Amino acid sequence: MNEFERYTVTAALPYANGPVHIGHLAGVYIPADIYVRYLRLKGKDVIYVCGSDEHGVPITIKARQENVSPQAIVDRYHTMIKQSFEAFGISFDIYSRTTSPIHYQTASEFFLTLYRKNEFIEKESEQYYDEEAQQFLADRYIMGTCPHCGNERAYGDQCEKCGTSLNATDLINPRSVLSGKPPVLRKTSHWYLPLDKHESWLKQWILEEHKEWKTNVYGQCKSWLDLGLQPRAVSRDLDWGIPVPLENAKGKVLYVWFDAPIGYISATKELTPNWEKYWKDPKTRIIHFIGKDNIVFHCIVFPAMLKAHGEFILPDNVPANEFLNLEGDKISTSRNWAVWLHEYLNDFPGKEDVLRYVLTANAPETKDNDFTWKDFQTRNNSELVAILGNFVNRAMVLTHKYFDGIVPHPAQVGSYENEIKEQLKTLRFSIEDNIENFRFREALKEYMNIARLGNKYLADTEPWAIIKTNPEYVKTILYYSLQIAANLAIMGEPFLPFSSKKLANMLHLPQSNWNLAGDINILPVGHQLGKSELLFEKIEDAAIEKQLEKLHQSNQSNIPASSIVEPQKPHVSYDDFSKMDIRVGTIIEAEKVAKTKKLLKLTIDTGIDKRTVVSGIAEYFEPENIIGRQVCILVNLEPREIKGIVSHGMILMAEDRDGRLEFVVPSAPVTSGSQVK
Ligand code: B3M
Ligand code: ZN
Repeated sequence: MNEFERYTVTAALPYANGPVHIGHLAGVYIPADIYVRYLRLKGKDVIYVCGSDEHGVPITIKARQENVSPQAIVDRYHTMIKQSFEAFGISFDIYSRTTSPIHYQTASEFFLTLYRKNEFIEKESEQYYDEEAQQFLADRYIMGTCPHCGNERAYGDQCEKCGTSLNATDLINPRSVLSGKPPVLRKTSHWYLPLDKHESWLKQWILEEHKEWKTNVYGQCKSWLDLGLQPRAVSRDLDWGIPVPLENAKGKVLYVWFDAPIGYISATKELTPNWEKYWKDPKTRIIHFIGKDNIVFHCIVFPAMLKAHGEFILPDNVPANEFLNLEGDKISTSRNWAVWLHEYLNDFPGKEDVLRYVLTANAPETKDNDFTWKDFQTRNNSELVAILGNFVNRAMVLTHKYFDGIVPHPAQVGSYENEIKEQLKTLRFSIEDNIENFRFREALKEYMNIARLGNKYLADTEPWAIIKTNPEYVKTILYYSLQIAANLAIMGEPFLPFSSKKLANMLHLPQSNWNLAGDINILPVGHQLGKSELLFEKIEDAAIEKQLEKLHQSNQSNIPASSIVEPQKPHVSYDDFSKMDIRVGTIIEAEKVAKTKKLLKLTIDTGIDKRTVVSGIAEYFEPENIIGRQVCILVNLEPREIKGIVSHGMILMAEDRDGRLEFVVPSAPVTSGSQVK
C-alpha cells in the first residue's frame, strides 16, 4: 500500500429519511472509521468523506406519509444522523449533504460535461404513470411482484428480497404506491448512460485488474458483467431532486443514484480547496465503504460516470459488507425491528466503544451476521471487562501499590520477556495486515490477543505472590505489563477510540503514534502513571432484558391492530383433528377463474386422484409460476361450488401479518398422496 501518496475514503451517504441503526454502523461507518484512524496514526494523508443523501423517492415518500415537505424531512434526519455518528466517534473530515449549493453545482456541471461530450443517449420510452396522482411512478413509487423470486412487495428499482435490481416494467402486477391502482404507460424522454459501451473496459478493469477485491464484491460485479450491461437512465420525472440543467427539461431531475456518488466529490470540495488531488491524482487511493446493496452503483455505474467525464481516477477498492441481522431477523425500519443509534446512546451512555467493539467483532464481512443482545452482553462482560479491562487494571493497580505508580526498572529479563517482545511485534504486523486488507474482525481479534498475552503473563508469573521474595522480578513483570498496556492504548485507537484515549490518559501517554506499535519500551523507566480507572463495566441481565422487551414491544406496536397475531381458537379433540384428511399433492394445471380477481382453478394430483380445487390465491401467485409445486390439501372437505366450478378440497396456506400468503409444504419433496398428521 506504500505506492500511494494519499487516501480518499468514502462511506455510503445514508438516505436522510430516517435515523441510523446498528446495521449502518456495522456495515459501513465503523469499518471505514477503523481504516481511516489507522491511516492517520500512521501519518498518512487521508480524508474521510460522507454526508446525507437527500434526494430520491425514499425521501418524498416519507414526506408524503408525514404530510410535510421533503426539505423538512431531510433537515430533521440530517441533523440526527450527523449527531449519532459524532457520538460514536465516526471521525469524518466532513459530513455534508446533497442539498447543499456546492453539490447542486458540482452535480449539474458533471451532467453537463457528459452531455456535451455526447456521453448520454436521449431516448423516449413508455413509463408507468398514475392517472389519479398525475405523476410518473419512478423507482419506489411503484411496487409489484418480482419476476425472479415472486416477492410481491418488490419495488420499481429493486427487489429487496432477492437483491435483484429491476426496471419498473419488469414487475408483475404493478401497482402505484400513491393510489394503490394499476398504472398506465405514458411516453417520456430521458437521458441514459450507455453502460453497454463501457462494458469492455469495465471487464478488464474489474475482472482482470482487481482480482483482489472481496469475493462478494467481485462475484456480484462478475455476474452483472456476464449478463451484459444495459443503458441506464440518469434522469427522472419527479419534483424533488437536482433539476436537469438543460433547456426543455422541465419537471425532470437527476436520478438520485446519479447525483449521490458525485456527493463524495462535492463534500471534498467543501472540505478543502485542494480537493482535486483527492480525486484526480493517480497517486491517490480511493476506497468506497458500502453495503452490498450498493455494489453495482459503486463498482460499475459510478466508475463509468467518472470515466465518461474523463478527469477523474477510479476507486482502487470497494470493500462492501454483507448485512447485519438482529435477533435472527432482518433489520426493518417499517417493522421497527432495529437498534437505533440515538436510542442506544440514551440507554447506554458512555458505552459507545462497547457497541463499536461488538459490531466489529461480529461484522458481516463475508456473510450476513446476527446481532443479539445476549452476545452484546457476553462480549462486554467476558471480553472487554474480563480480558482487556482486567489486564489493564491489574497492571495499573499493582504498579501503584508496589511502586507508587512509577514505571520500574526491568532488571531481570529472561526468555519469557523476550518472547513477549517478539509476540508484540508479530501481533502488530498481523493487525496491520488485517486492517490493510479490510479484515477488521480479525484485526480486532489480534488486538485482544495483546490483552490475552498480558493476562497470561500475569497469571504465569504471579507478581502478587512473589513481591516479598523476589521484588526485582516483580519490577520486570510490571515494566513489561505496562508496555503491553501502552501498546493496547496505541493499537486500540482505531477500534475503541474513547477507551483508548482514557487508557492513554491513565498511562500519561503522550500522543499516540502507530510507529510505536509493537515496541516494548514505550513508557520509560521512572515515568509517572496517572490514576487508575476502570475501562469497562459489567452489563447486568436487567439492562439486556429491557432492550429485548423494548424491541419486541415496539415491533408489535408498529403493526396495525388488525394484523397482530390471531388469538388461539378453542380446543378441539384429537378425534376432531383426525377426521381431517390432509394429503400432499402436486399442482398440475392452474388458470385464472374468469371475471374474478382472487380465484385460481387448480388441478391437483393428490395421489388418490386428479381433482379440481378452486383457491383464493390469484392475487399472490401467477398460474404459470406454481405449476409443479407441492401443496398440502384437505381432501375430505365437502365439495363446494364456487363461481360455477365444483371445488374438491382446500389448499393449506400460511397467512402472515401483512396478509401475504405462502403455501404450506413439506420441508422436502414427498410422494403425492402422503398423509399430513
Ligand atoms: N443512499 C443508498 C443507501 O443508503 C444510498 C447510498 C448512496 S452512496 C453514494 O443504501
Ligand atoms: Zn426478488
